[in-house]
Amino acid sequence: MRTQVAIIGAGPAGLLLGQLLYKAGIDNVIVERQTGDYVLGRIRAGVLEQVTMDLLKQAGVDARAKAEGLPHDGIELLFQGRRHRIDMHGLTGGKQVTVYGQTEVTRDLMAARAEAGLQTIYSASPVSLHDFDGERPRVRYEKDGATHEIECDFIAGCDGYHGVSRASVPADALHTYEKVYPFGWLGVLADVPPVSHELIYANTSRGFALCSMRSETRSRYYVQVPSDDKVENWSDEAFWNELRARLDPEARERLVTGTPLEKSIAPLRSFVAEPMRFGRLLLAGDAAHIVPPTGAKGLNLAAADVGYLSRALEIFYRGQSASALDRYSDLCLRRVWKAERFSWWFTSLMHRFPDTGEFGQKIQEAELDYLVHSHAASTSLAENYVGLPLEDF
Ligand code: FAS
Ligand code: PHB
Repeated sequence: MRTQVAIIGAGPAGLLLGQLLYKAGIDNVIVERQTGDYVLGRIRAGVLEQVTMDLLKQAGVDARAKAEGLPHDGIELLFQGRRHRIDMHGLTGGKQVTVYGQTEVTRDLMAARAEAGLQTIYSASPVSLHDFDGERPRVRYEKDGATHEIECDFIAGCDGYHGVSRASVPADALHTYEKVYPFGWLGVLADVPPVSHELIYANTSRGFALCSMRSETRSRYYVQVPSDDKVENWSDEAFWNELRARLDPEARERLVTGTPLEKSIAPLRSFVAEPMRFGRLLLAGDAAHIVPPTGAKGLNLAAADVGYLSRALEIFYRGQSASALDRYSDLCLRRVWKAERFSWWFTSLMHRFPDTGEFGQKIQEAELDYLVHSHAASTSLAENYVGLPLEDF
């Protein structure tokens, strides 16, 4: 088989890239290790930046996100038992975020890809990458007991943190940066109405909690747990009691509990691999970087990466130049590191660490008190949360 761009991974990065390339007339094939249902079954992100919404529109798949997504103008910070609203819309000259689950983004992208008759090879494993340091890279995969090979011009490594793409790069060609946090997020998805119409980020002496949602009838809640905790240790009742203990009286009163549709623990880490390009292999999304979900940046960074990558490939194939491809990694990493900083800062501010102690808790509360009463500090939070703009090549 031959294609122009072989994409590894059918998560949001791979699927969005495939759709953007299709719209630009660039042939592509996606090779995915899991089944489509397995990919859809992963419950992850929930907040889309305007940059991501604009890319979904460019890909022709923003209709449902616009119709069913919830535009949000602010978030609330809960500390010392009181909630304080950050007016993101007012502080950023009218910007907002859209609450729309990653599962739905993936579903919309899968449907558009199928409608366009584009090839996605699911249940392909193992997948291997070859000759991407030359002009004729190849992807090889096993499926139904047979070995298949794809000849291509470029390989897009969109296969996430545990994927094969970054692992295929010679170790001495890669520099990685990592910070592992001593806690995780125990998350619950349930068909119960949200406690508030906006997200509530809570800093409490018991630990962090987040009240989010997927719609007006489906809520997404998280509580910070130790990194070695196990989801089996948490009955539904234990989760709801712990969440309740981390809320303010009004939210506690409004909390509606129910049987979770999903319950899982996500580890938290910050990770960046540099550079994001190796000859004809280009990394995008979680394959190249991971952020703690506190700042709701993971999915949005993946979208921005493939926005840059599809533009660079379009410039290349129009015979204009390879300069945009040469700039791809630097352009992505400038935005990635700003999101890494914001996500690390917000995580450090909102969570209890083993060494936080009483003094550390008072310092966090003082920073939060300054944050919610300082126009400059609130503006900084707001402009990072709604998402920084993309740069031109
Ligand atoms: P993904 O990991 O989503 O997709 C990679 C795809 O590649 C997968 O389908 C995988 O099966 C496939 N793959 C892997 N290895 C392969 C191989 N060898 N061959 C072929 N295919 C292969 N972000 C937020 O903004 N907010 C959140 O609340 C949030 N929660 C998260 C919870 C968890 C448990 C995790 C892991 C991440 C969370 N994230 C969150 C981040 C998440 O949303 C990612 O940023 C987003 O999925 C990135 O998309 P991709 O880069 O496409 O990677
Ligand atoms: C979610 O709804 O899953 C979500 C929202 C905001 C975050 C992280 C996760 O910062």
